[in-house]
Amino acid sequence: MDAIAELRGKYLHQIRAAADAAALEQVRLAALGKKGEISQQMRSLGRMSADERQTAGPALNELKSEIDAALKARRAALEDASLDARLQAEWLDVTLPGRPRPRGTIHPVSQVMDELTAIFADMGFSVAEGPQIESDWYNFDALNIAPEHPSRQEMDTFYMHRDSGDNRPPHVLRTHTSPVQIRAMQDRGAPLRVIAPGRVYRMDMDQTHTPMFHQVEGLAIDRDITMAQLKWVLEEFCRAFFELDAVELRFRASHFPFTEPSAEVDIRCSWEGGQLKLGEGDDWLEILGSGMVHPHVLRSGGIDPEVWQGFAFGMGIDRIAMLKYGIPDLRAFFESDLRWLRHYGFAALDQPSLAAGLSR
Ligand code: 2NL
Repeated sequence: MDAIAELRGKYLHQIRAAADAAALEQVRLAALGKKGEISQQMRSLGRMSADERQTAGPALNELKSEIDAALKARRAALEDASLDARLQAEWLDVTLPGRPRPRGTIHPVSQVMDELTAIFADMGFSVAEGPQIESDWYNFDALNIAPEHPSRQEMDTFYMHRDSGDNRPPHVLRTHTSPVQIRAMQDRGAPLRVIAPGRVYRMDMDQTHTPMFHQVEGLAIDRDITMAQLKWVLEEFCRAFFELDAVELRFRASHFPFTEPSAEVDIRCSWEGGQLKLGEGDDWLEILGSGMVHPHVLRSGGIDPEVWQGFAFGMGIDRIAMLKYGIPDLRAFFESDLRWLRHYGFAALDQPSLAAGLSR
């Protein structure tokens, strides 16, 4: 009996002292494993007298159950403790603000393209795109621009290099997005309502010109299109784009090879203390060119001018971006200066939509 009490004391102490699951397993093996001390004791019962077995048997069985229970309890306690430790160590504060990530901005040119696309889409115009390298037919001839017209001279237009013996027609970097609209006429036919925003190229570089800049042209073709509709569309566009209650446009007779009649369009404005205000005042600011599509140009697009008429217009995107957002220097647009981009750029989630107040 003393021996059993000693075993109990020894193993209960070791169980309590086991610091982790591995140590506890060592204690279990030493006590209850195949070669464990208590297992050996139980095997020795067979060699005892019946009397001895009478008392030692139940005592050993009880000891085995007690050690078993103590092992289980200790195992559960160790598991609880390690879970507590993990919960402490891996505690997560879901109320902390997120870590800031570096974010780019939308370039004012992209922003303005998105804005004017939304406004013209609301008036039924879809966006057309086309190549930036065009044959001189699409860029000039199709637009009724004569071979001797000054804009065709190598002075003003970027011509693609050609090896001697290359018999393909001359190609240029498009000088306007009109060729996109010629292609739209050919591909889609009449009636047609498209805008063509995009990059254009001219050999020009000074305070107010860059060799690459952005233009949007618009074209509407139907059976009974007149300049009255041109005027309404442009007024509606200016009112929505510049976020004005009222605009006043002035149509000045002008000349373009691709429209007849042609008009340059000014918007009423004031200059007070060097501050430009659109929609009021006694001054006028030129913002775009427009007119009724020349019959030759309709024919280039495969459209019969005896049946269909159209209006067209073109304006500089960089320029209206500067006007709307008060950006003073055109050349900074294309310098990719990060400080400039952060200052004049727009948040990526700040998408233009008509619902957000672009128009009423
Ligand atoms: C300006 C003038 C203009 C057009 C562009 C056009 C296109 C086709 C047919 C007829 Cl396919 N016209 N485009 C018409 C008038 C003026 O742009 O000052 N742009 C900045």
